Amino acid sequence: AVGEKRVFEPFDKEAFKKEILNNIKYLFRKTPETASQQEIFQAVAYASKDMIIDEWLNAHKEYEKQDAKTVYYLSMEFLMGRALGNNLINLCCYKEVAEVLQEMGLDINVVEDQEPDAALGNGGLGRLAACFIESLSTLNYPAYGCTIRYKYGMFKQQIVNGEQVEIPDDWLKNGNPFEIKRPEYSQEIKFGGYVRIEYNEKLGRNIYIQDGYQSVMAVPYDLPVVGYNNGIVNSLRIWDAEPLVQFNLDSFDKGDYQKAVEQENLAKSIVEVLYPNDNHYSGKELRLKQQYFFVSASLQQVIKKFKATHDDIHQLPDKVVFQLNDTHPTVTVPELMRILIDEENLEWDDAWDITSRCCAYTNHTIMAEALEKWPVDLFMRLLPRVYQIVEEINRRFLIQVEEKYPNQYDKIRNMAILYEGQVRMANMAIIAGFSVNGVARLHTQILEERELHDFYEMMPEKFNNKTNGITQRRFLLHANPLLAQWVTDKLGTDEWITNLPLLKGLAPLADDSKARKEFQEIKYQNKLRLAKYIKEHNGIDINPDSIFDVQVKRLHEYKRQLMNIMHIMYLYNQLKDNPDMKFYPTTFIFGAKAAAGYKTAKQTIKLINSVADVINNDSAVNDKMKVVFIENYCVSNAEIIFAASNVSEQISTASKEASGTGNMKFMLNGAITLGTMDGANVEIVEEVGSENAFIFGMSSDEVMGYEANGGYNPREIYEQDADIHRVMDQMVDGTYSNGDTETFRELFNSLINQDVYFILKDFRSYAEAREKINEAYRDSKSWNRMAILNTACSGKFSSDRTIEEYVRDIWHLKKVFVR
Ligand code: 26V
Repeated sequence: AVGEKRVFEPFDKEAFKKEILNNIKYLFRKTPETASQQEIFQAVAYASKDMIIDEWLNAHKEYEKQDAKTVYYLSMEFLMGRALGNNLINLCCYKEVAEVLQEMGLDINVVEDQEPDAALGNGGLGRLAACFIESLSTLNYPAYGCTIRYKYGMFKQQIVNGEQVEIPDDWLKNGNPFEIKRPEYSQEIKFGGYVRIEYNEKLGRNIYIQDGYQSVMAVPYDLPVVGYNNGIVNSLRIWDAEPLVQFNLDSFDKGDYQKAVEQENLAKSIVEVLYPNDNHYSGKELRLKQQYFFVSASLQQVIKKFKATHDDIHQLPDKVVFQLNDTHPTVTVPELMRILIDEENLEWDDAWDITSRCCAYTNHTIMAEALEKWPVDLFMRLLPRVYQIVEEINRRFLIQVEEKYPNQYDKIRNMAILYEGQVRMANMAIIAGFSVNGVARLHTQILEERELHDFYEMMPEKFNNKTNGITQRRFLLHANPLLAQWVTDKLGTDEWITNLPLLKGLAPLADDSKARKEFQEIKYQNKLRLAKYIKEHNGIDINPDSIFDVQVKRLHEYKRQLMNIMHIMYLYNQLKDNPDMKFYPTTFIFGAKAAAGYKTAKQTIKLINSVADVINNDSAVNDKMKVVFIENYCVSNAEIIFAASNVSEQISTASKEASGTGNMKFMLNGAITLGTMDGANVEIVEEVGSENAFIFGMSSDEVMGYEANGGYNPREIYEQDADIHRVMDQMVDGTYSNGDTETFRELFNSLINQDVYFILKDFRSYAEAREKINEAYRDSKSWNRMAILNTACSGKFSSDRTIEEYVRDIWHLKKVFVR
């Protein structure tokens, strides 16, 4: 068993049990019989934290001793999910703790279910950060994740009358057993005011002083990020905001009631809530405040830490690298310049050299509406000194452009940081940093050839690809214990836990009938587990023998949940018309949150639920199809969903999905991809073979070809294709809206007038692929063969591989070993 492999101290069950009992007693003055499940969870969590602390201290002692270079992964989002189960897994004592709890009459699954998800993120970008930070620990690399300690994380979703309702996520209401407050590292953050210029004799130049500002104190909390069985624990540093006056009780400020209230409000507002937008920029001042808040706090602390043991700031790039997770933390660039120039008294060229060599940028989307462009007046007002530096960066860059491309105004139009009254954050990140990467091969290629072509032409050496990955510790070992055990048994080793390409060794089993039966039985057990979850949470009975066809991800038009549900409407028509039609029973499962202000997305959720309502209550088709919308899709229920899926819907309009990472989690768990040639799907097909996936739809080149010509005419398809016509009409004839013709009118209009995401255009090809899938599932031998091959070929998609590439090409870290 895994736990016996602990490389350090063997796990002491009796001691652990005693610790849990002590915690129940001293934290809550209770006994196991009288304690609530939540209290039990806390008691177990604190007991596990005690195991972590020594390794946490040790690892950092070793980092200091070796003066190891550290990556700071700066991200507005870390979608961590639950910590307890994963920590126990990585401490290699999950099974032992389960046994201890069982001896106490407790069920580890129930205990784990008491923990709220740490939902400090929206979707793909935030979950990627969480996988990366876990892989960094597992691979022995010194790293910090830096982000905000939002009081409210991603909202919880309820479906009421088919519509999404957002419930605040008060994730800290019972406290957080794993976090440790570090007030000694508090940093002051200044907003607003004006810049005073003074001549400084000693430096022989002007100096710049921000005056008349408001400030807050940034106070860090650390969460442990436990590596797998290696004694390494890194930190996720989450910054909280507190009013400054609390820290200066003896200063003259203490009587300034007005100021105290202002600071209190500023502090509260900054960390109040995660913006629930995914892929949509809105230009809110508070968002820029959040960005500067956590960036400035992180940088100030890094510089202080560096200076405590080094006297030459020029050496900073040898010890520190900042990875910017999308443009959200790009204010890192001018803030680092400000610290180096105003506080460390460096000259511009020196400061620029250091800044450039410390910063690297990852692009996660080409969707135009996600590009961050701050109005100059807002930026200038909030960050007056930082803005001056942005202007100077821009001025110097434009001189270079002018030199290289004289009189080519389009180059300036595309590449300037300041343009038409806006600060373009992506341009700043690209210009300043030494690395720009996309997140899948196709995505990087589109960046180089199209979106960022001028930059690529001017500085090709900065561009590189880092295809995303996921951590198998969470998405196989923890989420799918049955399959994990099977894999270990078949490979005769559990080394796949830290070396995922070893799964390749399973490939021969695809042709072994006994292995296929076992694989199928495991999938079946996982389908029962999901069916139970759906029964408990949605009150719907589903048939575990049906195909589980699943699309779970944020709701966005380009991801085309609408195409999926329209195809289900089409199938329903077919089944009603031909009750004897050949059709393998299928359960269509959705999970998706919509940004609170995204109307089309919310209408799509309503349509899915309305169609589900009609179909699930039609006894004529119920033994053939059901539609389930799983409320509140999040990391913890995702773990159950991936394990239980047969079909992985990855149906974005080609060129729009930068990578996708859900696609990898499905593949790892033996689901077959039904997808377009988009994002990482391309590489998934490359690994598993096109005969083991179902690919349909236009290529990215075709899509971009149409786009260059102003789109296509969807009305033609509507007029010519009777099936599509019928489905479209059913959206506005009341079939799914109790006779109301307006509920889905906007969806109808957007399709017939422009269909920006080519839903009608790809519909037939999607329908064919789905028909093939339905047919293929009948042949359980070939289906399970494909399923095993998907798991076997998923080795590339470990975030361990991705992190090793970042280390090799960008970060240049050294592994640190303890003991
Ligand atoms: C963008 C914005 C824009 C400004 C307002 C708030 C906000 C919040 C989040 C985002 C992130 C959008 C980008 C994103 O999540 N991209 C996804 O990144 C995944 C990891 O690389 C990738 O797998 C997905 O394909 C990509 O959509």
